[in-house]
Amino acid sequence: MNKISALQKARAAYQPKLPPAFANGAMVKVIEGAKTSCVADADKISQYFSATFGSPELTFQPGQSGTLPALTVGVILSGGQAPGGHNVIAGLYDGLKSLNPASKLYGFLKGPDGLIKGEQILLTDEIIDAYRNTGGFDMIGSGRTKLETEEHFKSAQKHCEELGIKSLVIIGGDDSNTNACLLAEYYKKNGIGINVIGCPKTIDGDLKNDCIETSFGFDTACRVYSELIGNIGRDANSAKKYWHFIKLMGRSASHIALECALQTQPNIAIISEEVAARKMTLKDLVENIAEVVAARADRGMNFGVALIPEGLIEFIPEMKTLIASLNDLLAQEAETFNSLFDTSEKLQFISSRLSQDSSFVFSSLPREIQVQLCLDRDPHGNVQVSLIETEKMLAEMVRVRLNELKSAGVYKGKFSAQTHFFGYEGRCAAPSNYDADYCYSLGYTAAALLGAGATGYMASVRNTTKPASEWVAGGIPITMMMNVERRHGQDKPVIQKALVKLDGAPFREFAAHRAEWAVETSYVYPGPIQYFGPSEVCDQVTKTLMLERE
Ligand code: FBP
Repeated sequence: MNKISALQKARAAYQPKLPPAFANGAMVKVIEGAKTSCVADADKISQYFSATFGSPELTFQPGQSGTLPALTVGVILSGGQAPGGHNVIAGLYDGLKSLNPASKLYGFLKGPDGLIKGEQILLTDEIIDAYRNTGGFDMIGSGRTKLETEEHFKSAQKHCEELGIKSLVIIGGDDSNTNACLLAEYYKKNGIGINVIGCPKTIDGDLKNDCIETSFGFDTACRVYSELIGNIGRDANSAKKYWHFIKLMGRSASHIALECALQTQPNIAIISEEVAARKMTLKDLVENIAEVVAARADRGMNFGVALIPEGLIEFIPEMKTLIASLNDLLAQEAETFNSLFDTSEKLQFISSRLSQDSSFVFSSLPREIQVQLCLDRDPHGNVQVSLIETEKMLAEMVRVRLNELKSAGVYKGKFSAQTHFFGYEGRCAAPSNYDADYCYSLGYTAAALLGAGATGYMASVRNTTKPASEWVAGGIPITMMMNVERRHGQDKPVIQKALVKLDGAPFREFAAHRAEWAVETSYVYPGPIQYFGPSEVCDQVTKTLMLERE
């Protein structure tokens, strides 16, 4: 056993709170709601999921105490790390044992790969106890393999049958839960007795809807980033000499940037969804930032904090077009491109092959970014957008623009930028009380769903802005969250990704204050996550959730 910190030791003893439905363990009374449909494209979704479509929503109330026949269950973690994953597994384990102490839980190793290849461990009291309330996914590991082909489903079936597994729990984001639903459908349609339940995970916060209040990990990750942003804000306000450009994780949606802005009140926070809706160009963005820098300089403040969402670049219409052209161009002309030795020649070659508009955008980018756009490709030949250093790109372009304004005599300040990227710092933090409780409850809910014989459901725990004694547990048919989208040239049933809604309460709150936050120094310093102490300090929910549920 590794040496553990004093906090880890104290946290190990923390008993997460559960909704009242689990007064008698995972033995619950199941209340069935009405038949359900889906968010869009019901005709097609009902065909893709003829066996599972239309299932009712399930809500739990405390059941009679007693036992069920022992269950043998497999669990996988899928995708990027998110604080609280271990608590989902601990809640599932405890929930299953409450149904029957002889129940068994296998953890498939390294994500979907473990299920496909048949690599797993039997989880024991000792293993579970060592990971209660800890961050990370290291108990069983995770992976990004997509469980989506019939071949995968069959090999998963083979390994489950070898181990006597009759139920699977897939802990993942929108894609992983889409695939959990496809797996549930395949097994049900073909009379294979394996039930599948999903759990909503991702720090990005983009797996949520009317029935799933939030994905786990978002709360803790945003608190970690907000602590760091607050510290930087205080440093900026102390030294008064730097502008800090901070990129925040969130592959696509800007929920993390928005939540951190609400928690820390920076001078600038870009929300990608707004950039797309307003069809803003890169020049517009740079101009907006430069205006704020100049306005603060006029007031004698040559410092500031700007938040930039990781996915921004793909939401700027002209950058999206440029990236698509680069992907095509580099696939078609790979041989010529690779035969060029010199980077300048490569950039020249690219520029000469792009359309006039794209070539103009490309030439406006700092050279470092041009190189990143051409060289950092994923195994499918696409630009790895998350590796593009947008924080450096914007800082550099703003510097150039401010020099122009200075030459024109419009700007008289000093501009010196520091850049940061916060992402991995928050993904494996010890879960906040909210995430510790929410995740444990999700795991327990998954156990209750399996006990009730459900398949194709996502575990749902609601009313979480209230104390846990008022939380409502149950199951939501995953098909309910689906629509049809075009992916890699094909129509596919997928869970609709939740982007930031510009008419939603969190964005409106931000928009109502940002002009003031831009020119004043109104920073808030949230400080580190507190696990022990007064409830108003330890048990807060995110501003996003609070505003959405008000
Ligand atoms: P999930 O959606 O799988 O939870 O992952 C989210 C995320 O943390 C994004 O915010 C980020 O862009 C990405 O993972 C990074 O992926 P990787 O861990 O492969 O570098």
